[in-house]
Amino acid sequence: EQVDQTYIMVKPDGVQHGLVGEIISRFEKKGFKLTDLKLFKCSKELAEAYCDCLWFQEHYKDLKQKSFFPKLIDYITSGPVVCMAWEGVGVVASARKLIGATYPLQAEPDTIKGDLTVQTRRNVVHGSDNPENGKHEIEVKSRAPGKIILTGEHAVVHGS
Ligand code: YYY
Ligand code: MG
Repeated sequence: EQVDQTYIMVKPDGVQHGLVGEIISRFEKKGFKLTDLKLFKCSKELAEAYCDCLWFQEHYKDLKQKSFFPKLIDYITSGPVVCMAWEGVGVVASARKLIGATYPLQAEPDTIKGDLTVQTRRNVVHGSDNPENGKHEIEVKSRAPGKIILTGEHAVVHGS
């Protein structure tokens, strides 16, 4: 059986609403292995400066054509996010099931989106949609620019 990796990210609203522990707990209880974790905040200035190499722009690469893309970038840079790599047999598909449907109003109860949000954009968590993207998103995240400085509630990224 193939061991896969998936990129899970608690988005700014998930962090702001204190849902990090709850979300991590669901993947832990299922039996997956947490292999990497980083609290990350990227300013828009830095986003523009680093443009295409930035982890979240690659992460949302196939969404660049969509009309809601600028709003998505505003939202994703609005506060710290928690970036994680999780490992296990079938972890990508299983994590998508634990997360629930993209549109929270369609997400089943007992899923993360079904239980914790009603908003499409501010939907608390991201999970890779296939094993190839899982590897890719973890790779992009691990070479994110800057060093992370924790200042109380906020993580601030400085320099390259
Ligand atoms: O992978 P998943 O999050 O389930 O959905 P995607 O189709 O990859 O969209 C990524 C992200 O875009 C979604 O989590 C919310 C946002 N979004 C939006 O703001 N408005 C839409 N109509 C559709 C998606
Ligand atoms: Mg997606």
